Amino acid sequence: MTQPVPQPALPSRPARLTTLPAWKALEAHHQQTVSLHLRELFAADAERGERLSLEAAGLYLDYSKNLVADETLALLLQLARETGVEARRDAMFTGERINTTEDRAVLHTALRAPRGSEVLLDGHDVVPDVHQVLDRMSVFVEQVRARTWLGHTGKPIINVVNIGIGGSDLGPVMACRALEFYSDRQLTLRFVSNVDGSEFVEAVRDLNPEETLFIVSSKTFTTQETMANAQSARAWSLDALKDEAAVARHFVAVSTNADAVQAFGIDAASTFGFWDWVGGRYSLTSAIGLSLMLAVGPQHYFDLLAGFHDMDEHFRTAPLEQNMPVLMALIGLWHTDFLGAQTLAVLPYDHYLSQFPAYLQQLDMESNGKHVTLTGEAVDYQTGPVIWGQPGTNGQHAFYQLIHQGTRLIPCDFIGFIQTLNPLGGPLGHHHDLLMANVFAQTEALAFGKTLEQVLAEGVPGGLAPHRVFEGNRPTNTLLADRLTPRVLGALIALYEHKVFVQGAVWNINSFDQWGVELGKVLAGRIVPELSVRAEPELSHDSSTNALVRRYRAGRGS
Ligand code: G6Q
Repeated sequence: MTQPVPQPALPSRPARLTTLPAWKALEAHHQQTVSLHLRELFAADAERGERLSLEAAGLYLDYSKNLVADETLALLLQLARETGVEARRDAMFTGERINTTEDRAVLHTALRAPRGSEVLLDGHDVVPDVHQVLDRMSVFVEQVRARTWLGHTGKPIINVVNIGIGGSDLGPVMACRALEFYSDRQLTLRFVSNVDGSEFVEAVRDLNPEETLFIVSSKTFTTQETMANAQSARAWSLDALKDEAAVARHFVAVSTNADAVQAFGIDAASTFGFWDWVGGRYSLTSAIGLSLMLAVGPQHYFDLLAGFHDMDEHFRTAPLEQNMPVLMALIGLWHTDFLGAQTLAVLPYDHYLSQFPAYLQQLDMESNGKHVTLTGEAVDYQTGPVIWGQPGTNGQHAFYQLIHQGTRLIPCDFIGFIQTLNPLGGPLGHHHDLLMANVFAQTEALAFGKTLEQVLAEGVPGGLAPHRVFEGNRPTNTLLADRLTPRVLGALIALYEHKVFVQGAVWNINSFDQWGVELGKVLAGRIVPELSVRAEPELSHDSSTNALVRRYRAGRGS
């Protein structure tokens, strides 16, 4: 593992965030606007719904139903300027080592740079390297999809199991589900991430080892869960195929650690590499996307990359006032740091985006779940929110109650599409109209609510009336796109990547390390040998952990 070498790449902030003029002005502005209601904001400006909207990279963002006045937005943009967001953005795109605690550049945007463009890292153009791997992936993928990649016994591969966890799993899982409509339905694709053996057993239960290929996806190729699953996959394959040579036809690897891959028995020709400047949770567009490319084919995969690039270019070049990731980030920061919101609900109204909230949980919470600044001082403001959510309309019949009438402020992002991929009509109407009517109705109800007067005017008895009141004033963004295509998905993911980046830049934290994840990896490694019934009885943890380990050991021993 690389030892951290702190080397601040950018000049440190001249002042703490909370002492900056824009921050102070936002605090004062908050005091003045604390009782402002979205009803008033909309009543005062008939154009608000269209004025506070923006189009970029195939996405339409309506941010008018947020608790922001024009002055709020102006001050937030001033905050972005005072915190040097533009300089930090440019530093990322030009390969500066902005991940200071790991001394690494952060160049996932180079993964989707078009062939022929140039992205320099220490004077070396990385774009040809990126496209060389993409070309090798395409050749391999075409063989599998044409059924000419044969297993050890000569049968074509028709099952693919991706073994990986965290950043080496969540992106492909989410995107394979999101683009299922475009996928090869004859190819069975499974994902194994958890070290819980049940996941592996269930994933391969109905698969024939002769027709099954494993992709071992691990940047480091040392992650405990992935290595355990890869070893079990190897045993499962060889148990049936009875020949070590079978590994070459049934295993490929995606990793930056070529030596460890080779030690596992996968040769260089079946290894797809990437680079230390690609963070795990930003690695979907590296070779970590191999399972996705297998599912949807190279052309759809390249369309996805083009969508990422559309949003990268928008983020890199649009003025802050018209920059979608910047506006979403600043409004989110207003909710988190000034209005006291603790969470953000992400609510896609599309069955195919069912894994999108889970993917964003890692992207956002691992990136901005930080408590110290780049120079190591404790922050005196809130950083990344809790991200959660699930597809509509299911949530409406479950947790939306709390969003509408609970005591917490829960900003929401609604995501919907104008065209459905699966038109289905029926006596109650077109399914897609029913779905999208719910998006519009929910954001309207959350913003405007229903007053006591309105409830009483409806004839609701006085005693019941308070229960039927909706305060409204619940902030939402609505993202609309024409249709869920690979290109639109790419733009959508990149939108959130850059939103997270901007928030991290304002908060002056490192959005690109994950020492909390590293801690888990170390701690579990220490306890594993202690769980053996033959282990030394002496334990040196706290009394709770000692008792739990002893109880587990005793139970296993009996
Ligand atoms: C992501 C994190 C983490 C990582 C996994 C898997 O940003 O670093 O989720 O992706 O721990 O790591 P490997 O790819 O090295 O197995």
